[in-house]
Amino acid sequence: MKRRMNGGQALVRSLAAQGVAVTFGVPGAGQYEAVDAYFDTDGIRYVSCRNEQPTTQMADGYARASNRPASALVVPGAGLFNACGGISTALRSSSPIIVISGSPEDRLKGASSSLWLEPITKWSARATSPAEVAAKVPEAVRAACSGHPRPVYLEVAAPVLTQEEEVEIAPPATIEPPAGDAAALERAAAMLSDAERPLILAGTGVHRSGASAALAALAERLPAPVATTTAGKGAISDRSPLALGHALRAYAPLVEFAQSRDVVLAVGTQAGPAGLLGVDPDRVIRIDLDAGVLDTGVGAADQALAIEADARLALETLAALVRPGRAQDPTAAIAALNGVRFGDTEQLQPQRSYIEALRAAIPDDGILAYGMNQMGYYSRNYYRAYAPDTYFDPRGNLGSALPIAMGAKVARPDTPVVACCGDGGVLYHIQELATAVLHGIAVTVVVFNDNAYGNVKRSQQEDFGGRLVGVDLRNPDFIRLSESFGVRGARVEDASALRRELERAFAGDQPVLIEVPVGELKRVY
Ligand SMILES: Cc1ncc(C[n+]2csc(CCOP(=O)(O)OP(=O)(O)O)c2C)c(N)n1
Ligand SMILES: [Mg+2]
Repeated sequence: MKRRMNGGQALVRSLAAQGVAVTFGVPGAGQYEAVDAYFDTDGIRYVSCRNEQPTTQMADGYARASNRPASALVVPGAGLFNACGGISTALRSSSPIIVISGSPEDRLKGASSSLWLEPITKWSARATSPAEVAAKVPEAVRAACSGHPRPVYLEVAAPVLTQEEEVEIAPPATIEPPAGDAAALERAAAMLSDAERPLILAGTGVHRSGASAALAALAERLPAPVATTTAGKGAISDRSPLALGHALRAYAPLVEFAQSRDVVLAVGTQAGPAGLLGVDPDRVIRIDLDAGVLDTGVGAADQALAIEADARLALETLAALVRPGRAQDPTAAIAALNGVRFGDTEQLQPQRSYIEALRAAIPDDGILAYGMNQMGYYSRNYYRAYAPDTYFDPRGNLGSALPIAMGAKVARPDTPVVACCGDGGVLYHIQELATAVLHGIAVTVVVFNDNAYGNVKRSQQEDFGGRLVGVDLRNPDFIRLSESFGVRGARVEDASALRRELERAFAGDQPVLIEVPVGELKRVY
């Protein structure tokens, strides 16, 4: 049924109708009517941020925690440029976020921001009437969520928001992910059934497609060990006797193990086993939704196969098709490898104790968003993830842990969510503590404070003969700073105190900042 409305209403009502439940934004030019529409549109929430980069980072965190799309609404020009850091992170984390901006009136006939956003968005369009807004939103959501999930951009020209016309709000787009070519899946099942030493490498795609149960079923049936990429952590529970942990090139015993396998199935990973672990491409089967990454690292031999398919559907099919019995029981080898991995790091203190305190305090379904800091780097290999969608990677973007964690907390308000920050990274977006207080986002922020861009500093010490440039930091008093935002601050000096403060934070429903002073930290590897 058509109803008369302005372009702003068409936008926000369409987003809500497509199941986009939140917009992170900074209001302003070219979006007044759109922001006004949140006042009385059901099913969608508007969270105002204090800078545009966090709008896209929070949308990214929301998407990762919920596997649902989220949106960011920002002013064109500087606002959209500010948002780009978060868009590029979402691109790398395969997060379906919809970035929306206006364009100044005189741009209607000129260049669109789509042009310069092209390298970091999968799809973009410009809407030039309210009806077109309503038509483009479902397209945007479909583009973001189908195939390889990724950021998209929709530009709505300012005059369109005020313009009124009869508009039809479309029902939710249905997305049918590809199940994969049946013959190819049969061949893959036969190859896996015949393998004596199969290995599975799981990536982000397993999270995005909700494929964890199917992954566990296939792994148990064969049986096969499962390693994950960094962002894939949690695809299989690290409690499983089949979990090999993080696939890490620097960890020689694991690389050797991977290279000795006769068939390696890689699912939902852009890097793939050839790139990540140096596995012979002729022994690789890849399953991916993205034709662009699918063929890379897959050899020409009979034993190599690339299948374009949704991870969950393909893994369900494979789990049903494989004939178990041929593969050797890998559990002893896995236990030995994990023993070496964890044994090796006994001397790596205090990282080990602090990460174990985090693990002990955070419940199995709780979320850890780590940042580009030394404790975060340590967590990649030694934080055990017990459930899908519980371990978030910053994808190289310093400062993203706090806003990503906040977006995740908006998606899952009843789940503890921790941002693992350094003193360098946390000050990128510390102002978002104001957002957390205003919008009741009870995130827990842990700041490991070494008064330095510590990992860069260590590199200068070890690789540049101690010629320190630009790495020592002068910090605010983190406790007084957080208290000035209305956020409880606590300083802890050891791992057991950290655990207690985390548990106290999770028991409350307020944002909390915990500062952990640390000295210089050793290199992880
Ligand atoms: C946007 C961005 N800028 C710069 C960097 C480079 N960088 C990576 S880690 C780091 C230092 C981080 O310092 P801190 O957050 O205090 O963590 P620490 O290394 O001290 O543990 C820097 C500058 C980056 N990864 N991303
Ligand atoms: Mg630091």
